[in-house]
This record gives sequence, structure tokens and C-alpha cells, in this order.
Amino acid sequence: MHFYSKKTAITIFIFLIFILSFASSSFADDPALQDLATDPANASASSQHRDRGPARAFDNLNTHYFVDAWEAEGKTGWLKYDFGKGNEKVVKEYSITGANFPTSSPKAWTFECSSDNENWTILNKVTNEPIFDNFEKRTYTISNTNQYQYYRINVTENHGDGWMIIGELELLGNIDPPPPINRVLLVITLVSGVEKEYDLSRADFNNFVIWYSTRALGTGAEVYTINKDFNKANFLTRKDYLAFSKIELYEVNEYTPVP
Ligand SMILES: [Ca+2]
Ligand SMILES: [Ca+2]
Repeated sequence: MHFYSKKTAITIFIFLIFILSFASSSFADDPALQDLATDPANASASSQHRDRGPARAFDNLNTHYFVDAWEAEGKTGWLKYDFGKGNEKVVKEYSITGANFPTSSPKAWTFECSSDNENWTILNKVTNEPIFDNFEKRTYTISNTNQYQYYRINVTENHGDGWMIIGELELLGNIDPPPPINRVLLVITLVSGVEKEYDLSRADFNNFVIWYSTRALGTGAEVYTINKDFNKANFLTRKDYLAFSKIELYEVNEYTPVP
């Protein structure tokens, strides 16, 4: 049987508190995720004290709550970010950074999402968060796989001061990959000097290249037919017939159409 002195027991206890305090906060952070809430103009809030408006929680600055933090008019309030219609995001984590005023930091809140700015779904509920140190940042993981236009933190209790302050709020997720290039502008210069432009799908362009390179090797058809989609109302079908021997050169511009 082992006996521990009182001093050893206290040391172990302090060590456990040390471990647990780390486990509850910054280890939740996933380095692959990035802050998606990049435009302070998309922020709004239930209230603001003086000029300390909601945009200041998204300005990536945190030097003093006088100048770069959101301060609610009172102990509670919500802070919202609108990604915009057609730009909905999957937020997987969020982070709160306190300002230099620990007793103003949030203690209890819900983190919520919405598609219509009216009906809100709770993604995360925190009921007794320890007080934030000056400028301390904590990250919270949520199990969300859906896109939403709106996210907000709805603080219901702070750490005792008459006002509630948040230095920064981050909404973290994966950056969307750029959309695939699926249209091609093919510019053909004929031997005569005339230029012809064709807006083609990627597949149609590939067919053209196959024809051109095959013909260059001396096989394949002399003439290639390009179907033009535009002006179909006036011309039931509109085709251009390109003779290999008439083509001086061609060039290609890939682009992504605006939706
Ligand atoms: Ca800030
Ligand atoms: Ca930010």
C-alpha cells in the first residue's frame, strides 16, 4: 500500500488542474481550418456601447477594448455574422478572444446558426466557462456539416462586469476550392488573317484538339464542324466548318463563367 504525503497530494492536484485547463481550450483547434468571417461589415449585434460596434470583433485587432473590441450595452447580447446569400458556409469551429477586461468576458452562451435570420438552431451551448485572461483566445469545436448564411453567439451571462466584451470572434471552416474551369474561348486565326472566336465547353474543345492534332499527323477529316450554341433562336442550328488547311493558328483562353 502506498502512502502519499499531504504535500505530494497537493502537487498532484495542482498538476491535474494544469492538465485539465489546457485540455478544455486550445487543443480543440484544427490547423487546417481558417477564419471564414473576413469582412467586418457583415457583422451586427443586439447592442453596442458607445462606438464599440460589432465590426470590431472581426477586425483581427485586439489591443484595447476602447478601440478594437465589441462591447454590448449590458451584460448580455448577441453578435452575428452574415455570410451573404449564395455564400453560405460550413462553420466547424469558432473562437472567442477576450479583451483586456476579464470580468466583462462571456460566461454562458449558445452558438447558433440560421438560414433565414429568424429561426435559429443551437450548435453549441456553454453554461459555465471560466473567466478569460487578458486577450485570451479559446476555440470551440462544433459538429456541423451544413452550410448556413448566418451564425451568432448569444451571450446570456458574463463574469460580473456591467458590460460584456468580446475582442475577436472567429468562424472557422475550410476555404472553398476555386470552381473548376469549364469553358474555353477558342480563337482561331485563319490563313486569310480572319479571326474566329468560339465559346466552347471543355468537352467540345477537347474534341477540336483531338481533330486538329490527328489531322496534323496526316490522318482524320480535313474539315471539322463546330456547333455554335448561341443564336439558336434565329438559326435552328449554326455550324462552322473549319478546314485544317485554312487554319494558321489557334489560341485558347480558359475561364469560369459567372453564375
Ligand atoms: Ca477586434
Ligand atoms: Ca478574424
